[in-house]
Amino acid sequence: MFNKILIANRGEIALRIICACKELGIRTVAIYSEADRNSLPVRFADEAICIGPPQLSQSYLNIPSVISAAEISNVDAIHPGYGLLAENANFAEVAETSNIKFIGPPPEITRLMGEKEKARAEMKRHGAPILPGSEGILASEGEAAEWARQVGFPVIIKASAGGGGRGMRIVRNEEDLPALFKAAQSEAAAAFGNGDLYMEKFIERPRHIEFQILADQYGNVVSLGERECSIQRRHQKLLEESPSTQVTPELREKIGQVLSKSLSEIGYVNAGTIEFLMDEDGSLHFIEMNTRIQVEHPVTEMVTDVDLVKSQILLAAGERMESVLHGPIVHRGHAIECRINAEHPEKFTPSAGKITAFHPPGGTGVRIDTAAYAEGVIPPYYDSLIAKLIVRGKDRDEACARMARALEMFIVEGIYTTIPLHRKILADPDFRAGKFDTTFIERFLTKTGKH
Ligand code: MV4
Repeated sequence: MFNKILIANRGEIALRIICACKELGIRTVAIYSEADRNSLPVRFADEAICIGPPQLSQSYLNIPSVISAAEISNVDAIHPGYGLLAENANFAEVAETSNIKFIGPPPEITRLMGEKEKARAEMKRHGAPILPGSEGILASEGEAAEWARQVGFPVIIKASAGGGGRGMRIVRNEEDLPALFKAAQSEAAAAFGNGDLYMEKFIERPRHIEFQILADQYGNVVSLGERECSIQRRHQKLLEESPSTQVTPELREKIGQVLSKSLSEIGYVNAGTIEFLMDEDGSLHFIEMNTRIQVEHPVTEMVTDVDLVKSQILLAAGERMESVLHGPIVHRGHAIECRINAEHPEKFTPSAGKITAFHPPGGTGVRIDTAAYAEGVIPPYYDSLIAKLIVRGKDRDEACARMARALEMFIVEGIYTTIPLHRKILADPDFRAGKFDTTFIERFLTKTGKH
């Protein structure tokens, strides 16, 4: 087992990784920028190293600085958390060249899944259900038009180097295709330095449902079921839950088996998330894979009782699945997470500054993942997520009631947060009835006004 792990991240996820390490008896090294000197990860890690000024490019994204800190502190492994360098295959490669274990999949797998068209082809080859669409990178507008006629309009053009909603164009008829193709290509080239495009059938009002998997180094891959992530605004998730009301035990079992087999064949290792779109018929179609621990991992932890971050560390150290999991995966109850962002709840503009009062709710079935505290300062340089409020209940109704009361009792003063927005979502009859898809929030914001 590892003696010491460097945490290449900040905020709540850095603290979450420290919790896992403490429970495993592993020492921790926090790295921090000058803006995070007074942060809780710095306080609770065994060692802390300042790696630079506040700007991300000069601190948490600066690979030489992060690797130097790892070498100076003599760690055995690096946990990247999510965002930042978590899906940077070059970073993983540099770490392993320095004899430091990267807690995540091998760099070749990260690189493969980062090329969305290749990931799609590879998952198809191994039997995962994908949407009708193009094969290979679209060579020209003409080829795009041929595929679109075959697939049938509407189609969506996506950037292979994109993901998470950037560089996409919906094409509703053939006349619009040339202009939209050119726009997507130049946008992708400018944003990712790679203009490669592919095409899929466009699903009008999909649900976004993702599956959590864990994989050991010996070809064992288990599914921990799904998370329903349809409540998003501009590709930023606001609220997630597990299970999805739309996934039957049979569908969960079937997708779980397909993923175990395909990802084992691909040679996947560590934790991963496979994103699907659900169409109106309730069928799931693979769209992309994330090779990191995700922000919303706690909802899976709450319904399975598996500590995903501890599992990542044990799997990276070479443990076998049977010794990482305490038995078969059992799903119990229902969990919901609300992402509390330091943003104006109606304008969604970032809100940095000093938190003057902070009272998180507690009680049965309530979990808060946060690095925020009273009198603490939220710096303006980073992601606006300041807390995750997670609840579990015996069923969805109990989880919703518990979330509503927990939101009511969550006090944050001095900055704006999205808590008032979440209170309104929890009060919405359609949300309560489980009637929503990825277009819910836009219609909700129009309906509730002031947007
Ligand atoms: C789609 C789609 C409809 N059809 N692909 C957006 C984020 C990226 N991960 C994939 N996205 C979409 N891909 C096909 N073939 C609709 C979206 C989409 C979306 C997906 C999940 C959650 C929210 C979304 C909001 C708008 C569009």
